[in-house]
Amino acid sequence: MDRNFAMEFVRVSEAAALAAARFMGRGDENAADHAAVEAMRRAFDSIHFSGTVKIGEGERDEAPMLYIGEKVGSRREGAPVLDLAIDPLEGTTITSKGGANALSVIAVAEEGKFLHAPDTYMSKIAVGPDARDAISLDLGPAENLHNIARAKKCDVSDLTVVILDRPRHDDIIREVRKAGARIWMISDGDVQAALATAMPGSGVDVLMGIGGAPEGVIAAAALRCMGGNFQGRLIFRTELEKSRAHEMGIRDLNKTYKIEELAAGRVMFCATGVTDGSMLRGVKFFGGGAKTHSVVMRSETGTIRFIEAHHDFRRKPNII
Ligand code: FBP
Repeated sequence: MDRNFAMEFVRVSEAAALAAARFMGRGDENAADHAAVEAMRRAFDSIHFSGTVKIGEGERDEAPMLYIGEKVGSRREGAPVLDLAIDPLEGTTITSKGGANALSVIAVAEEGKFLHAPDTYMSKIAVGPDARDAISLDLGPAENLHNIARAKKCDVSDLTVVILDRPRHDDIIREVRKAGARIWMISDGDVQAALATAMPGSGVDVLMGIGGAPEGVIAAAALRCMGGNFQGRLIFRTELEKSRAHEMGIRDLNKTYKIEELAAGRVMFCATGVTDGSMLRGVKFFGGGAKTHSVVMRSETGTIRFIEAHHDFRRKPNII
């Protein structure tokens, strides 16, 4: 994958974040999401590539734009063929309330390298490079925490675990507390939490619990670039979800997916903050422009590049 693509795709996540950020705190999740989707859809077509959305806004009959299977990009002859896992606005509720950790995210891989994940839940565990060999979804929280603490040469009581604040996590929370680790409960946005596990100084060591499966694939792509680790197991709530997964080619419904099975080959990841978060700052508007904060990385080199961009709307009217 050409490294120049990295800058091209950051422009796309910036456009989506700028559009969504206008709706921060305005109590309208759908409007924020719609703005991000439209801006991202438009920006993709200015890039010389043949893209297919593999993880997107939903099935074709449910999502008008950026649905699974949609073709994007200039699609001119000879254009590189790439698959996309996107979330134009990860954290719709967060954005509508002006909370922390909302992002616009794009992961890119060569054709056929993302797990074709259905829109179900996923049980997840994510860590940074120093604990990459210490996790297993087949073990309980306490055992994982002891192994992670050993790998990080610290005590379990030094670890901070991020968990989505949901009643379904009562058991995990109880076990993590019993093991002695600290917990940071978040209202939404487990992609940024997964990234934070691999960012030195973020204060986050582990992500545990159940969140969206599409977000799991996106987080796995990011952690491939950052040298961290991620494991996921699909969680089905209904028979319909199971049969949909079957139609999408998933045979073993209880499989634990390793990071390379979620996002294989050479991958690229970029994200732009919509609201302030543990890794990225949110969009700041000023008269005639705005400032964005993004991260871009590729699995080939592992370089994590932060980009602060100052946008002059008078000279770039199309960006908004
Ligand atoms: P949205 O951007 O679609 O609102 O998703 C936010 C999110 O918190 C994800 O980060 C997370 O994986 C998922 O929702 C959890 O789902 P639920 O809110 O149903 O528990």
